Amino acid sequence: MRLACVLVAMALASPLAARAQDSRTEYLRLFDSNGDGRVSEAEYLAYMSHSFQAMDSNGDGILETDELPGGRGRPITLQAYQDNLRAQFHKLDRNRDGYLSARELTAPPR
Ligand SMILES: [Ca+2]
Ligand SMILES: [Ca+2]
Repeated sequence: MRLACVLVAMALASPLAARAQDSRTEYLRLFDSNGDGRVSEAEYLAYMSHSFQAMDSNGDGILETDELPGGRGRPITLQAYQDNLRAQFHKLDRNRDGYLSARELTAPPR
């Protein structure tokens, strides 16, 4: 668990590190908690939810406007956030095998 926190901190510190092939694989490793080289929906949600929880400074499961990056935008619940993540996961899963490869994970959104 401690390792996960360190990795999250690293990911937050360098969100654009996912450019070259090597850093793609490294980026995937942040999500890949069972180490099978691909990211399941559960792994994607678990990892991305860390950043929600990191931003949710009062821990009530809702990001209020003042907890959002830049202090702007609408409040969002953890539930809504995870619903968005699920939708995003399926968008990223280009070959629809239910997992994200390093390439799928780091593809630009469209
Ligand atoms: Ca995995
Ligand atoms: Ca896939």
